[in-house]
Amino acid sequence: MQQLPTKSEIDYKSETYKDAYSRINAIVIEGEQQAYENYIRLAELLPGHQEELIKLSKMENRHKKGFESCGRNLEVAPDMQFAKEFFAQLHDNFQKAASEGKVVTCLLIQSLIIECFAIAAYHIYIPVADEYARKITENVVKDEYSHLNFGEVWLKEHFTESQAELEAANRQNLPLVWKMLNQVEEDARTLVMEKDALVEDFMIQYGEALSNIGFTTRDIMRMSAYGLTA
Ligand code: Y39
Ligand code: FE
Ligand code: FE
Ligand code: FE
Repeated sequence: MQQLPTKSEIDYKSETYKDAYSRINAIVIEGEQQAYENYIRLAELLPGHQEELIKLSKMENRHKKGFESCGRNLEVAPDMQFAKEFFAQLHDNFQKAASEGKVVTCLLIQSLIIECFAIAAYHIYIPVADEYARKITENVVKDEYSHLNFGEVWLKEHFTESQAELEAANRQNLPLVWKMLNQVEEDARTLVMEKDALVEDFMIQYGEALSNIGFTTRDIMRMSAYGLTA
């Protein structure tokens, strides 16, 4: 097993680091942009929660600006084309569900899967980030918990009638997360973020969320197994 560099050994200005950062930073910027749009869409689908959802969308827009400034600080140009392709399938699935009025699927994709992905990535990034990005990411991760909480509370309140749709949406979308992680495994490693740690943190957040919504341990085991080999 290869020894990872410790934080004091990371050269944030090296071409190798900056090249990997151009893709990871772009993914985060594009993710925040899509999260901004997704919460606006959810506000249309859930008019009773419009004010709160618009508030969440504005937070996502601030996150995007924060991460853009992290790229500028390291003099890295984010590869937005790569990031758009990275999110394409998850994005299409959200758009399609929204057009069919499937709010449960939309919430699973944005408020559970994408938020847990963000929380895991930011957790693993914070200890190895440059000082500028660390401060920004620490503030962002606090917000992401409130976004995850919105999805958990709504889905818990509507659990009985949502359960079947949640299982189908999980089956369709969880494998995409593993595919996405595999695509950036190398770049994440250059940033000293290990794939195993990302997977572990994601599964903890996601399993906890499913439990809070009302799924049994047995359900969670079954649902978590989808696409692990993707
Ligand atoms: O709700 C949010 O703010 C989520 C959109 C942001 C997604 C960030 C996705 C991070 C994936 C990074 C993968 C690094 C290995
Ligand atoms: Fe965000
Ligand atoms: Fe979020
Ligand atoms: Fe409601």
